[in-house]
Amino acid sequence: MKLIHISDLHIGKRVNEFPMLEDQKYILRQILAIADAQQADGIMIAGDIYDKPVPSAEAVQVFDWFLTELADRKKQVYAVSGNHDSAERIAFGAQLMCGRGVFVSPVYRGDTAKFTMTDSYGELCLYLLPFVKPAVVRHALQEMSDREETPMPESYHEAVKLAVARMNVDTTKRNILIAHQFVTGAGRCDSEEVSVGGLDNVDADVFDDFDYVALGHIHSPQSLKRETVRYCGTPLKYSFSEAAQEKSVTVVEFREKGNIALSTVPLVPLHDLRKIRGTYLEVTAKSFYQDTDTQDYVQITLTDEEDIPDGLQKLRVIYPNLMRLEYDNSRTRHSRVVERAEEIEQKTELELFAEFYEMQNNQPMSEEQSAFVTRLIEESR
Ligand SMILES: [Mn+2]
Repeated sequence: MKLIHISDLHIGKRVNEFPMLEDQKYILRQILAIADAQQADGIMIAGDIYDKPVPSAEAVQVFDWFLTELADRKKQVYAVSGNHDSAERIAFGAQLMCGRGVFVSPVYRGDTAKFTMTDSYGELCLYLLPFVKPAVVRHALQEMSDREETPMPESYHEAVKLAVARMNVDTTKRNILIAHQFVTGAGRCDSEEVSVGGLDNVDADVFDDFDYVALGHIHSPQSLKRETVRYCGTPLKYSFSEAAQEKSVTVVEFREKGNIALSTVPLVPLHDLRKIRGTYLEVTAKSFYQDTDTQDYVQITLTDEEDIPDGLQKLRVIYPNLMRLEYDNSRTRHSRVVERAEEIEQKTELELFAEFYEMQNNQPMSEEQSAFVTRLIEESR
């Protein structure tokens, strides 16, 4: 059995206010082509299907199209909701869609949905665990009759451990878990949602009973503890911290129990997302950009000491998809020393303005300017 593992589609996401929908359609079409070329039996989607709990109409249309294309190709779909999704909305129509080979995680109520595929090696069991928080698992267990026996989870680790224990996994069979959680030790990037306090981690040993764990949540592809506990990563770069990454899908071929072959197929985006650095004269020189795709989503860091007036507009003539313009010069390096809020509160308005002036102009205010600002502040009281 051959399954393609994808996650964190974030359909409908905007990156630096640029809508990604066209890029997302393009990459989903590429994933369909990969599924065809690989002759995959199905696809696993490990959460964050949408970017928001209430996705836009356009985002829903794109996912509807993607599911229909997969169903028409007779590719089975196994999908769970992520922390960006509404578990209830993702579960909509789940029972109906089973008939077309589209299996979606129901809302977690103490039991994890299990589906079975069969090939010449026997049964392959797929467990679809939607993103769960400790409170979700506690609530589900309280609703169940056997609650007196069950310890209540306080942490994400305990919550997932309990959810797994309740699956009663038959380890003589081949087992796959699809989940959307943060596994301890995973390397993060800027486009993920970090939970406040950072106590959302689950240790990889809770997954020991599974032959393969198809994870979502972390946006860069990586395996943890063993090769088969894996984040496949996002299909597109969703932040500049991912500029140097190569995005891919993970192809998992399940043979007899204990024999799994993993490979990746790189994804080529409609527009790359990359970083450019240099002086204004350098980055606007034809020789600098003529062999590059100027339609890419770019972040430009200018190293000029003086800010370029209307820099963003001017640079967009060459780089229409310029997402972010930054400066790296003595002024910005100085201002990177961020002061603590209390220290700022203790300063007078005049002191704060004087610092701001110096930061902008690389020189202090003259006595005349200082007197003028003092007068302005007093008049404004
Ligand atoms: Mn995500």
